[in-house]
Amino acid sequence: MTIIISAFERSPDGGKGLARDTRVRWALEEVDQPYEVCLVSFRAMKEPAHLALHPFGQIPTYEEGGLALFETGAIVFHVAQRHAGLLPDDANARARAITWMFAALNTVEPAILELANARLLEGDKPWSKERLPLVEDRVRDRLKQLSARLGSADWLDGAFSGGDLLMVSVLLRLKSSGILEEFPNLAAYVARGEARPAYKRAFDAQLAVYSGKRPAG
Ligand SMILES: N[C@@H](CCC(=O)N[C@@H](CS)C(=O)NCC(=O)O)C(=O)O
Repeated sequence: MTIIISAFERSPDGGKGLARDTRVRWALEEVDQPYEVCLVSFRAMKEPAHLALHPFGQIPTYEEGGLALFETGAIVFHVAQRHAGLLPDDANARARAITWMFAALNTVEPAILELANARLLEGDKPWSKERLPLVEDRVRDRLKQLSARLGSADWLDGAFSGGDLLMVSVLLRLKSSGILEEFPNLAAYVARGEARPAYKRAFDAQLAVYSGKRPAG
């Protein structure tokens, strides 16, 4: 059955791979599943056809036969459950990998998104200069804890899993912040994720959309 995901017609990040379709593309590449992409404009995302797929009018969405999903965590989890490569077979190791998927999205990503918003959307506010260091320190607190847990390991719990895929995806947003480099093992962890052939294919595919090298699917 053909898998169809949605992505920005023109990503506001300029093709840096930070839009969340990249996570879904990466998951599909890791498990070697072909997919098609439906490109949507900001306007189309808020119209009934897209809202029927995504109640919040966002990307990405995921369609497969009669199934329509939204939320990258749910999509990556679905892909990981259906295909080998993102979750270990051992039941306990699998549960731990799923725990890391939730941790990436529920515990680490919110602080990082808050920082992105503080810089991009609130940078011109009179109180921004005072608030920014607090927001940055909240990110540092999380990274310190994550860094301590990762230690010198390559991945969070044994072999690469969907937990690493989401954690690396979440941390990628910090690349230009200077904060990631304060934690060399996390910077190396992110670089290991980016070096995976599946990530590279996903990144190149989203960039091709941005740079106009790929016709709309
Ligand atoms: N929690 C959602 C967030 C989805 C999300 O924020 N998507 C962004 C692109 S990365 C979007 O569509 N933004 C446009 C908008 O919200 O109007 C997920 O993980 O899928």
